[in-house]
Amino acid sequence: MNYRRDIRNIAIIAHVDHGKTTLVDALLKQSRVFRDNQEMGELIMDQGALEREKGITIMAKNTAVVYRGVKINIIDTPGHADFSGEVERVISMADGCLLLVDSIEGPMPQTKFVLRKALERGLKPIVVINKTDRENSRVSEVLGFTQDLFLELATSADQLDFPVLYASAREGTAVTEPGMKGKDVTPLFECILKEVPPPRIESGPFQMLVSNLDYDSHKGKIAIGRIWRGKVAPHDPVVSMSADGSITHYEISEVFTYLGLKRLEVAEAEAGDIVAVTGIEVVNIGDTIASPEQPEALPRIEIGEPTVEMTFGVNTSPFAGREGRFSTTRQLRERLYKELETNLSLRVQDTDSPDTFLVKGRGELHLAILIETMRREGYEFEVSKPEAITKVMEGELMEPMEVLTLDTKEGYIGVLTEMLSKRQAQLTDMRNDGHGNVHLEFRVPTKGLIGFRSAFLTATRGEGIMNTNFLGYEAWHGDITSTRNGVLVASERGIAVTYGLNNAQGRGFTFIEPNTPVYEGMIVGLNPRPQDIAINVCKEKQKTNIRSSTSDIAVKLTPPVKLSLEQAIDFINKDELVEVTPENIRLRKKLLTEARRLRSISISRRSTET
Ligand SMILES: Nc1nc2c(ncn2[C@@H]2O[C@H](COP(=O)(O)OP(=O)(O)OP(=O)(O)O)[C@@H](O)[C@H]2O)c(=O)[nH]1
Ligand SMILES: [Mg+2]
Repeated sequence: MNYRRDIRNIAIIAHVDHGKTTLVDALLKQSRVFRDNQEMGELIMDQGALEREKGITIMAKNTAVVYRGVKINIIDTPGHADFSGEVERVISMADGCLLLVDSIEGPMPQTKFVLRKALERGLKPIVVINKTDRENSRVSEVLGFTQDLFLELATSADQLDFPVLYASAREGTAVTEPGMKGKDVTPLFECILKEVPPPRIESGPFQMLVSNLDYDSHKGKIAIGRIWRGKVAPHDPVVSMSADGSITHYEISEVFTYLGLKRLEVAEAEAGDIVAVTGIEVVNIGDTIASPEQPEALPRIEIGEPTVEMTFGVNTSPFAGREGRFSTTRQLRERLYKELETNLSLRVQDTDSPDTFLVKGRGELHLAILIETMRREGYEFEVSKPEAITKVMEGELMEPMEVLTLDTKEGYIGVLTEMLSKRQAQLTDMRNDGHGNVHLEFRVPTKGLIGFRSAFLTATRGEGIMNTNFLGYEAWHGDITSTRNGVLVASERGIAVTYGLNNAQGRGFTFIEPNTPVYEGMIVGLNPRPQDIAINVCKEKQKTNIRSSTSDIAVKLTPPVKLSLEQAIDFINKDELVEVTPENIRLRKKLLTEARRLRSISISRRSTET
């Protein structure tokens, strides 16, 4: 067995926001892959438009730095549970991981999830307690919790013997003892070199596992992954081995390795390194590319199952075709199926209706990011309420369960436990810190979490953090009755006016401004009572010659409640849809006329009576 002593491959893993991407900034800056005067900015790896806007990493990405002559391939991963599939997809490329833990929050649900995955794969862990610059940091306590987590998850005794560093990713410092004053991240570089085993390589013909795909309009598909055996160079003949066992012959066009944010074209790359190759037209994540001399497939990447599903359909609103560039069934279908190439934990299925597709993901945010991405690309379509994916196992109906953790102020315990008991949640842990903060843990069916995020933020006035994590399947716990109130529904097509909206505000909250075009069946507000109310928001005040009072002249409307895409998806009920276009997000009833809605209610009543 041989080792590539000039390379280390590491993944950076943590709970959301614990500072992974910021730490990568520090590693990049201090390894001088950038010229000193080059403007670098922050969160350099978060290059996607949505990543920048939301301040979160959505896709795992590769970069590399050189330290003391050793190339360190770094994989930055997302910390949000909905993108867990990304972490599972890429950690197979690494031999070690930096597990970041926030020095105040301590290990969180996703810390546990990603650490478990990393230890199962046998990665050598280095613990980095991060954000030690923060005022209330409680380093020794957090270290204790982290040790407990390792005791729970380690698969072998040597995994318990992990090095610990104390860092401020933001200040670009790391030290080996708590309380020491740091000046740079050198101790972290040194630790990586010393602790992370160099890649073990087998001699023999070329073999690589494809862990990621990229696309270039000139070069075509780019397959990214780690070389496990042999070498690869431009013009080498190779075979690509797919999931169904089929083998296709290709010739490699170009070979790239990573340095900083760039890919460097190289004449040859060897086992142990992470490379990007072009020339393979048909290839999927999980496929093996190998020399035709010894075409052996590597084990495929296993990714957890999706837990939430919703339909994506062709836009059937009266405004269809006005605002999007792509709106046909064929365009929608092609786009969704194309997404499967890179979005590994996503599933797409045709349904009985040719215009509607069932899309399954790892959570509401996973699906919401896809919707937002498509809308920005110019697609218009409609989506249904997300629902938990149930399945039948040994004749029994099963549903996904999650751990929900809430960190908030004590004063909200009552209202939260009440809200959650309606959602079939069970309180499993409660810890007070003695300063009015409380940490709550629940077991809750996934279906009970749908729509909970916005309710939680409202109930805690934004003073709360919530996290969820998939637990497994359990026997169906029974239906949950909807907790949302009825809506105000436009009864006529037209343009909403102040007078009409003012009438609507007499009934509840509104979602739209004057001058918004509306159609019959569009949802324009929320009723404080359970029933839906049809209301004409386009209605003008009757013109009379005499003004009855001066107060009529200027009606002051309360500003509308504007729902974001995620809130809109969270908000709707089963008989409603969100219409998504590049310009607007509208809520609507599935059945647009009141007459049809009333008929369907009476039909469903009759069918439950019989
Ligand atoms: N005070 C302080 N803030 C930090 C430190 N490291 C990161 N942050 C801040 O924490 C926030 C999240 O940092 P990111 O680097 O985006 O976290 P992440 O782990 O990459 O987040 P995801 O990729 O979304 O999971 C940002 O506002 C950072 O500026 C640190 O050492 N000290
Ligand atoms: Mg990040």
